[in-house]
Amino acid sequence: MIVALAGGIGAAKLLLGFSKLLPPNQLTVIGNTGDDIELFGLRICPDLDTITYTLSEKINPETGWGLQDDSFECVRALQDLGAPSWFRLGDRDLATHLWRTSLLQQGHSLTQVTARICEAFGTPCRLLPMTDSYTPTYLVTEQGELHVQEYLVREKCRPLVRAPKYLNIKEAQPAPGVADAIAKAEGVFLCPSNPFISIGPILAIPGVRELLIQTEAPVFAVTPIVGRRALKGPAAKMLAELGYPLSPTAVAGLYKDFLNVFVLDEQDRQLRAEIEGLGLKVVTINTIMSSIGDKIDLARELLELI
Ligand code: FO1
Repeated sequence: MIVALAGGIGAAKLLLGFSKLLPPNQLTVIGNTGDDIELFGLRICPDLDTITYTLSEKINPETGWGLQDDSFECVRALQDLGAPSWFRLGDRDLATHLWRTSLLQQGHSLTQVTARICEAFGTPCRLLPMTDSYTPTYLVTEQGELHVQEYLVREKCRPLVRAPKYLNIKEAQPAPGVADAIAKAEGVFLCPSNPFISIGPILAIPGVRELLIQTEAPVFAVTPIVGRRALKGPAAKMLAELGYPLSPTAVAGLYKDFLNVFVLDEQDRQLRAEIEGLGLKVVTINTIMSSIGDKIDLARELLELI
């Protein structure tokens, strides 16, 4: 059983690679739900949906989020109504949020709802939300507190970030199955995701870091920073604004209390000794995934490390 902690578009690429090499019952993904937002009374789970849509090969390949070939009539009608339309919900994507919200209101847990949506899409993995409670991430910025989607989408990552805030995270518990999966895993992989808004919320759930320290499985993290930049999204900008050096070493430092192996991109091989100095093993692999072949090759090389 392989367990992957994941959030965002970069993670979904690696997960697609894993899903081509592992049977669905051997891949458990713990998905970030800190990105979740409630809009128009609907619960929207961007990272869970990106993972679900990517692994069932229904993702919009241009954007990395939403459904391929989707239409946007509803968001256009919202615009005509003068309603907020900065968060572009596709019409078929909307069905996912309508159904999820309806099932949640009927008393089903997010874990149960996620399993039903994955079953409907034929998603070839077990996808667990990190927690069943609603713990949206906010960012304290120079423009006040912004929901992570307001920051990412409406403000296009421009505001200067002073701190992430994981709302209600102290009262959250790992979702059913999360503790067991980590304890019984043969290998645990932190996907190349933003350490503050994609992996951070998962690690902030009380007990999760301890689970990663306790497990017999080797714990790997794939760098989200290559050279001095993030391949996707604001991870590099956030590292700098939160006072960290713009380097993979800074990310390794965030995980070192539970991490065994840090996976560095080949172009950063000169940082190997520095990261080993943190007490971590280091491997250097080509971590940049452009084609499906790259995703499978990276997944294969990572599985061979176990
Ligand atoms: N990202 C955007 O940049 N613009 C959007 O309008 C947008 C809409 C959207 C709708 C549903 C969904 O599941 C994701 C969506 N995203 C959009 C992506 C999302 O903001 C980020 O990909 C994740 O939250 C990053 O982890």
